[in-house]
Amino acid sequence: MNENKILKAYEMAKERYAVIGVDTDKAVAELEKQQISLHCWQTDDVGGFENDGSLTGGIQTTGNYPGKARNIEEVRADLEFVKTLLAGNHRVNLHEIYGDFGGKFVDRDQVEVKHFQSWIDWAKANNFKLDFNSTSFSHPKSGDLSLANPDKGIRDFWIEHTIRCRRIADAMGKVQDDPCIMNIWVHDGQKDFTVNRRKYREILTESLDEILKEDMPGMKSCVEAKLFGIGLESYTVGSMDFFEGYCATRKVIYTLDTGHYEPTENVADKVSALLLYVPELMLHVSRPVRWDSDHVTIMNDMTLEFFKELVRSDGLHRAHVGLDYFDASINRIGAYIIGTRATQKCILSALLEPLAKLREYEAEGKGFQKLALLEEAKTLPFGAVFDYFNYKNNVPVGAEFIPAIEKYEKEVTSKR
Ligand code: RNT
Ligand code: ZN
Repeated sequence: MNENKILKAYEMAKERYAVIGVDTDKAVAELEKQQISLHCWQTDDVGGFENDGSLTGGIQTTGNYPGKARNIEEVRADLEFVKTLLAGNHRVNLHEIYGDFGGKFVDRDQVEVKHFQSWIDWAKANNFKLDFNSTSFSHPKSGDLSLANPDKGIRDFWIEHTIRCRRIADAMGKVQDDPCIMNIWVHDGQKDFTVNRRKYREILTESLDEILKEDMPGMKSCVEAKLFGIGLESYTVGSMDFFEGYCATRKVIYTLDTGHYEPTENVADKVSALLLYVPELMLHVSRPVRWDSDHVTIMNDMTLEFFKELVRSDGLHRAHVGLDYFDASINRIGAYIIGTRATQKCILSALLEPLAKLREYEAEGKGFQKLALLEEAKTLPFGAVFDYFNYKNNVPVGAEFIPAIEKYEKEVTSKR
C-alpha cells in the first residue's frame, strides 16, 4: 500500500480520535507491547509428535486442507513464517506432545526438560518466548477421567505427567527470563449421567493441589474451565464454577477460553468478576460456532466486547493472551494470521475507546450522550490506525498478507 496514503489516513484518524480524548499513538505503542501466545497446534491439527494416534479428549479438528506440518522442522518453519507477517513480538505455546522425542516413544510420565531443549534453543534463536501445556488427551490412559480418576494408578500417572510438565515450563521460563505460562486442561467428564459429580471434583481438587504443591519460580500455572466435550456431554469435572472456586481459593491463574461457555452467555461479563478474585487470566481466544467448534478467531462482537471489558477492568496487564482454535479446512497459516490479527484488532479497538469521556457521561447520568458516543466510536477511522500499526512494524498492511501466504503455500506447504 502507498506509504503516503497510510500516513495521511493515520494523521486524519489521529485528529478524529483526539477530539474525543483518545491518543492513538499511545494505543499503537501499547498494542506493540502486547504479546500473543501462538498455539503451535494450529500447524498440524493438534497432532503432535508422540505417535500417529487420533485426537481424543472431546476435541476435534474438521477439514483436510493440504499442507499440514508433519514434523518439528515444519512446525518451526511455519511459525517462523507466521512471525514475519505479524506486528509485535509474540510467544509460542507448546503442548507436551510436541516434544523433540528423537524418534523414540517417550511416555507422558517420562517426559523431561531434555525433550524440549531443541525448542528452547529454537525459541531463543528466533526471539520467541515459550508457554506450555500438559497433554492429557490422545493417550491410551486418557479415557473419560484423568486427574479426576478414582483409579489411583491412572490418576498418579497423570499427576506425574503434569508435575513433569511444570518442571519443563520452569526450565523454559528460567532460560527466557520471563515466566512460562503453563496451562492445565483436562477433558475429564462423562458422556451420560453421573451420580458422582462431587466425588470426581473432590479428586480433581486433590490432584491439582498435589501438582501445584511445589513453587516453581520460572513458571506460572493456570487451569482451564470448560462446558463440555464431544462424547463427554453430560458432565465436565472442571466446569467454570469448579475452577472459579479453585482459582480464587488457591490463587491460581484462571484460563478463560472464549469457546467454553453456553452459546448465549456473555463471556465478556466474566472478566471483571474473575479479576476481582483470581490473580491473573490466561486467555484462549477462540470462536465457537453453535458449539465449542474452535473456528478461526475473527473480529466479531463477542471478541470486541471481551477485550473492551478487559481494558475497562484495567486487566490487560493481568491477562496472558493466547489463541486456541484449530481449523483444518483452510490454509492453516492463513488461519493463524487471520486469528492473530483479529485479536490485535480487538485489542486496538478496546484501547481506542473514549473511556474517560464515556465514564464522565455515566457519572453525570447522561445516558443518551453515553450511548451516542458508544455508537459514534464504532465508525471512527479505526482501520487507518490498524494499517499504520502494521506499516510501522514493517509487516503487510491490509490484505497484502494474502499473496504472501499464497506464495508460501506454493513454495512450501503445497509440497508436503
Ligand atoms: C479444549 C481446550 C484446550 C485445547 C488445547 C489443545 O477444549 O480448549 O485448551 O484446545 O489444549
Ligand atoms: Zn482452550
